[in-house]
Formats: sequence, structure tokens, C-alpha cells
Amino acid sequence: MMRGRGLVNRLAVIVAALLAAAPLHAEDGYALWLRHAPLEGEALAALRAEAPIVPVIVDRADSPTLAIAETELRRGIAGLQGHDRPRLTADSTEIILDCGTTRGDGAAGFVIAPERIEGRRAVRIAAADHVGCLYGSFALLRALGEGTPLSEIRRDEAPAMPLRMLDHWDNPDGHVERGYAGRSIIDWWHLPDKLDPRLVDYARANASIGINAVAVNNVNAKAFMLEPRYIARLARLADAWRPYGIRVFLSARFSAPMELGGLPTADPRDPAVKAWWQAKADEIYAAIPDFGGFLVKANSEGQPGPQDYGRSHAEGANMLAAALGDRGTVIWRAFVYSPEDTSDRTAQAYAEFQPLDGQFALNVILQVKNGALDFQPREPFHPLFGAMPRTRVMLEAQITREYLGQASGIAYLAPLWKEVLEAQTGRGGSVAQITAPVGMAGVANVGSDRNWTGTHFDAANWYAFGRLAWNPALSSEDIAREWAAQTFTRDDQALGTIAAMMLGSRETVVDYTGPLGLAHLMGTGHHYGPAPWVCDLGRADWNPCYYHRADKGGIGFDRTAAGSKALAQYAPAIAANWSDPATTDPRYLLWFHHLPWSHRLPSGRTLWEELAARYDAGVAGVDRMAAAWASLAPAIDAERHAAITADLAIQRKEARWWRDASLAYWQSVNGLALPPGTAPPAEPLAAYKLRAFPEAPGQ
Ligand code: GCV
Repeated sequence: MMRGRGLVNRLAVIVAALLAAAPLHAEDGYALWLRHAPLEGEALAALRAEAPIVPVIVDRADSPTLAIAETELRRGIAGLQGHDRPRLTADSTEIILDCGTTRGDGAAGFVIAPERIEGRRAVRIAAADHVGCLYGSFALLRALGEGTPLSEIRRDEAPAMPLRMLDHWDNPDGHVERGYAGRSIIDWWHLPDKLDPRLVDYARANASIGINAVAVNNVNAKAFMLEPRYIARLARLADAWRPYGIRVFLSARFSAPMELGGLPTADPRDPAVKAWWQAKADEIYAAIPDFGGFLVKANSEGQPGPQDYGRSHAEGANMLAAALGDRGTVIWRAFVYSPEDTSDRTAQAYAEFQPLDGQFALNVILQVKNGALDFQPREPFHPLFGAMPRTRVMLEAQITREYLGQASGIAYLAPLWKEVLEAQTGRGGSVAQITAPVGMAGVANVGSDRNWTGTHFDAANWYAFGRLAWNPALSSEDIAREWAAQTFTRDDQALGTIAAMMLGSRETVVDYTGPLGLAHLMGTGHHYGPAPWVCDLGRADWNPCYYHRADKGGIGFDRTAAGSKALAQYAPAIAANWSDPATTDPRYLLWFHHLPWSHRLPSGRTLWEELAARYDAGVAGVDRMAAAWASLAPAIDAERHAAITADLAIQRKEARWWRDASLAYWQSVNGLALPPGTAPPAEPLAAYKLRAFPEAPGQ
């Protein structure tokens, strides 16, 4: 008898152990941070006891947006309760959606607060418009998903920036420029007849983090996307995304009046050109009444623009702005550098645009990249921030990792964006304060891959971008933890490990690719892997050696008064600080200074020793991430754990490759022995130079 019971008990223990060891879920990443996995322990018991019912809609106006909010709340709460649909009790808590009467554009925020109605428990989500209520619903689910009891959720939020935008560099044939997550999610070929349901899931994910605008096509735009057939397709997208509070923008090719309209010119002063754009804008608004406007890359990297006719950027932008009128906005990009201009490339945008301050129409926004070069792993903030007080300026960030390893390994970008947002410009506040009245755009990293972003961790960058555009004061760590809790696990220890991995990951990439302010050392064209030796491209400023300027005497780009003078574009106090190597933030040292290899740093090391140490730190950082991730195997579902293990194995190889190839090349230039304790590169320099990747994605 006793022996039989003992056997049963042992079997029960074995079954329990097997169940515990079994994968938690089969997960493919499609659900992103909206998994709503069942709560655990007390939080689960509490939410089941609260048994929320959804909703009593105070504003009963028929609204697709409110219907979505209601569905999201039902679906999310059921998931968190571990049920397939919410269960009611006699004492269910009512969630009241109290959303005003307007159909605004989502600019408004929301308040969430518990209350009692005739003795019964309730939670009110109040907003000035329906989209605000949708945002409030997602915020409520986020808080519940982090384990906050329903009765304790109190929020009073408003977006810091009115425009929170994703820019897709998607081409109409489905190829995504600098995209590493498959093909475009927009199937233009079958639109408008067929709308992939994935596009609705995309809008849902965006709405959940407050993104309210999407430019649907590459800034290297095709004129034909302004043809009626594309306007009809765009209208179908706009209809699908409107209930989620998203307005569509279109990248417009400046020369379209010639290509589509048969005009002999695209001169912004030409009356026929103006009339063509006016008619085009009217045609678009007839199909899409809330069309956001045009995004324009002009006179940049071969794109046509007003300078082709001797007109300024302001004249070009204002002509388009007049066509849109008060219906929409022209977002004009400040990313320009000229094949003819031999001055420092990083100084050209400021030189071009700053004198135009005050000349842009009110419905023009100047979109400025975070740094003056091009989305490098680290750049000082762009000197245009703060330098155009009479112009509406927004920040352009890159979510897709063109220069940070593409879709390999992990590089969590919130710390990069925070670094820029928090930078004090010395002219009217931080970058966040200067751009807050306008907005922030991110070049999307979304594609047709099942997990949307190529790697699971890249979804954190999409998420973090939206959260920071909503509230730039959020910390990188809080965003990492809230994303990971919704994406992977609520286990506190595991969350701590994941957040630590994420927080160090961008600095790790900087360390093994471009420490101490080095930049643009990547392979030509595809920007994958190291190629600091490239010096022979037709245009000087496309060559890595243009940027590092390494020779036997030293390394770095002198941008001081003795060099390119680009430093003078910053506010005087900042320029003064950065003009002396001793007071320059070491993270920007070689961005602003050309220094001898023997230059002594605050660390006590020479520049050469510090570079070698940084490369080693980068390699060690990736090794640490891989070890930390391996330790998480019991806490993460097997499918995603294995995928991320493989991503990190690739990153370990890439970090070593960057380190070894860079050290081998610098040694070939400076002729110095490696600092003591530095392991020699695995292969000779010639072997690294031979590596070629004509098939690298995203070009
Ligand atoms: C869309 C960089 C990228 C280009 C991109 C350009 C831009 O140069 O490599 O692919 O073109 O920036 O921002 O316009």
C-alpha cells in the first residue's frame, strides 16, 4: 500500500517536472508586445476576482475606434486572466470608456482612474476623443500586463509630441531600402482590392504605442506613386488605419510634374508646376480627407529638388505647402550633402538650411537626422537643433539598424535616442524640448518576416521609438523592462537580466565598430561589416578613410577651427567645450579631433591602447550577452530562446571580425605593436579585405 502511494507521488513529481520543463508556448513573435500572456499568482487571482466587464461607452456615437478599444480590452483581459473570453461575476468591475464626442487625430491623452458607481467598482478611461480612449485602453492593458492590480491603475498622460511617425523606406515593388526583416508589408500590387490583414495588425501595434502617422514609401520616391491608381491604393490603407488614429503621408518626388504631368520643368516658381501640385493635392484630398501630407527628400543623393532650378529648399517646400494648404504638412528632409561641395560633409546641412530659418511656411516641418552624418552607432547631436528657432523642426531617427549590425544580434536603441533627446543644445533647451512641439520620425524596421522585425529583440526598438515619442522622459530601462515583461516573462530576475543585456547592447556595438567617436567605417554600399581601408570611391565623402583620416601620425577628423570648422556650428559654450581634446567627451573625441596615437587619455592609456581596449570590451560585451541569454533558457519559450541564441552567435562572430579587421588595419597604418595583452587578429588584413558581400540585404 505504502509502496504504491509512494510510486504515485513520485510519478506526480515526475509529471510536474516534465510539465515545468515543457516549452511555455510555441511562440513566433507575431504577437509582439501584445501577447497578453496569463498573469501569475496573486495578480492572476486578483484580475479573475475583479472580472472586469467592458465597457459602458459613455459617448455612444458609432465609432470604429471605440469598437476597437472595446475589443482590445476584452481580448487583452481575457488573455491576462488565462481565459478565452472574459468571465463576469455579480461584482464585476466596469471599465467605462468616456471619450468625448470628437473624432480627433489622437493628439489628446487620457486619464485612467478607479471610481465607485452606486457602490459598484469601476475604472474610467477618460479622453477628449476616441483615439485617446484607444490609447488609454492599451495603457490599461500594459499596466495590467505588468501585474498592476486593476484598482490601483491611475494614469494621466498626454503625448509629449504631436507627430509620432514611422517612415517606411519601402519601394512599390516590395523591396525595402535598408530593410532587414523581409519584404515590404505593403502589397501595393494587390491593393486596393485586397488588404492584407497584417496591415491592420500593424496599425494595432502602432496604436498601442501611440504612433499616429506613417509615411508609406521610400524617400527615394517613384513619381508614379502619385498616379491615380496609387492614390486609390493609399486611400484603402488610410481607411484601414484611420480607426487606429494613423494618418498616411506619401513621399513625393519633386520632379513628378515632369514625369507625370509632361511639363518641361519642376521649377517651384513656374505657374504650371504650382497648378500641377495644387491639382494633385486636391485629387489626393478628395480620396483621403485626412491625408497627412508629403515627405520630401530633395537635392540629396541624386534626388531632384528646387536647387536644380536655382531655388532654395524653402521655396521648394513652400510651393508644396501652398498646394496642401491647411489640410496637411510638408515634411522636408535636411539630409543633404552635395557631390560638388568639398567642405566637411557633416557641415553641409547646417550651411544649407540654417540661413533659411524663418522662411519656411507654417505647414512645413524640417526633418533633421539625430546626427549630422547618417545614423551612425554614435554621433553628437545635429547642430541644426536649436539653430532654427523660427522653423518647425522634428527629429528623424533610424529604427532599422543600417549601421548597427542590421538584423544580427542585439542593439537596443533607446539609449542612443535618449542620448540625443537629452543633449543640451545650448540654444533653447535639449533636443527633446526643441522638437517636442513638432514630433519625431523613425525609419521603420518592419517587414514581412513572421516576427515583423527580423530578430525578436528588434521589436523592442519599434516599441521604444513609440514610447519615447510619446514620452521622451521615460528611461531606457523602464521601457526595456515593460517591453520584456509583455514580450517574454514577468519573472523579476529574468527581467533584470534581459534589461541589463539590452541596456549595454548599443554601447557594445559602438565599442566593437567605432569607439571614441569613429564613424562610417562600414562596408561600401551595403554598410555591413568593417571596411576602414576603403579610400578609392569616386566621391571622397563615401570613403571610410575620409572619416577616420588615420595616418602614421594619428587618427580622427579635425573639426575644430584648425580643421573643417564644423564645430563652430554648435552653440559657443558647447563648441568651446568640444574644441579642446582635454574637455571633449571621450565618446566624441575622434569625431572632433585628429590626435596622435600616443595621445594620453583620462584613463591613463594612450589612444592606441584605449582603442584596443574598447574593441576587446565590445567582444567581451557580446560574450556576456550570450552567456546571460543562455542562463535564461528556463524562463523563455524554447522557440524564441533558440532563435535569439542563434542571433547572438552571429553577433559574437561579427564582433570578433570588426575587432580583428579594425586592429589589423590600424596597425598597417600606424606600424605600432599591439598593446601588451591584446590578442593578435585571427587573420591577416588581406583576408579581411577580400571579404565581399554583393548579396547583402537592404541595399
Ligand atoms: C533612403 C543613407 C542611406 C540611404 C538613405 C539615405 C537617406 O544614405 O544609406 O539608403 O536613402 O540615408 O536618409 O535618404
